[in-house]
Amino acid sequence: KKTSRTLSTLQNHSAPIAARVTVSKDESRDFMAVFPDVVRDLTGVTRAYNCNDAANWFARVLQYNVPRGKKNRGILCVLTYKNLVPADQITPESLKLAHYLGWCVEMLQSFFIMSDDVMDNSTTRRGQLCWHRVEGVGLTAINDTLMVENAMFAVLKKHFSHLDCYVDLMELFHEISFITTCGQTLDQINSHRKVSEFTMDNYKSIVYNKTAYYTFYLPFALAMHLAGFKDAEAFRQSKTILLEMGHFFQVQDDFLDCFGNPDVTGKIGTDIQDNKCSWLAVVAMQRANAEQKQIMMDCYGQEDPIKVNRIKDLYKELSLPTTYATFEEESYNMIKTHIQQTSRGVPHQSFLQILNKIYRRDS
Ligand code: DMA
Ligand code: MG
Ligand code: MG
Ligand code: MG
Repeated sequence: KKTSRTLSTLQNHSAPIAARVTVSKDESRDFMAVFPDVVRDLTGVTRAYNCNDAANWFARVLQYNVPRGKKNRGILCVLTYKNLVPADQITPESLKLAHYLGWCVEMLQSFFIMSDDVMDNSTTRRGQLCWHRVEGVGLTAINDTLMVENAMFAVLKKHFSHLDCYVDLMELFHEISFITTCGQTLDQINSHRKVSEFTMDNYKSIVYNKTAYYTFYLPFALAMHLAGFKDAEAFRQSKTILLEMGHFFQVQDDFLDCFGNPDVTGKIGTDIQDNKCSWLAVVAMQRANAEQKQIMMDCYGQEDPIKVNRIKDLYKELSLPTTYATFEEESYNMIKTHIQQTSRGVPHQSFLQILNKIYRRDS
């Protein structure tokens, strides 16, 4: 049985943590090495239901949709676990569990992006066609998202049901999934509003819910549960910082949707066509004069490539790339200060590691 860790034990470990932090190709390779086990477990479950043909289909769904991204969220879960538990208490078995948990996070990410790509009418993801656009898939993608979601709980049950933290892990997956769906709903609702009605407050509630919870809080909190943390205050303090990072991360995503290189991001942007309440659209409306607002109203939210380019040009006329660079720099400094000021007892080093990983990202 794991001992319950507290804020003070965490603090005592804050110095050696810095030395133990490693982010490397090895991490990614070690993480990938567990994926075939996940697929084997899951096709095994499907076969146990006497659904052999479904097992073959599902293996294809998993291979296409789960392991081909950057895997930052899954690896974050593993790294956080390694940061939270003293090195001499990590066993090959406990590390394997952290990897399985990381794959559960990647599965959650997969079923959300599969449905997100349908709703956003996207074409590419991770450098390949979106799953629903693959020949012979189409609307079957809806059932596939449900398969991946429920398979995630099967992985959790198989490997974690004997642990004290099982219910906490399961509840966290349920809760964060629900929050994310609420965020996706806010995203959809706002995309049906007039661009003149976009507000920064609405933007923030969209991105906290659709992105921040599952991208940063979920992997971190899962690792805390696995590491035996029970102190609600440690979760609360971590959440505040991780949600700020999630907000920062989605502003970057919105910028890259318009100004990123699809060869690097792996996806072609759709926010302008989809009338999304994106960071760029909100700031553009704040900055625009009457004439520029009219251009936004006339051209935003339409498929016509000429109108899309008119919006991109307007963003440049309004110097949004410079505003973005300043925002990125200032947010980075603000979050860093926040980590140093308010995270007495929560692991500075883990947060700084995440922050440095996303700062100035181009994919
Ligand atoms: C992402 O919003 C949110 C979820 C839950 C996938 P988005 O549509 O901006 O993401 P992406 O740019 O990856 O399509
Ligand atoms: Mg979306
Ligand atoms: Mg999308
Ligand atoms: Mg996006």
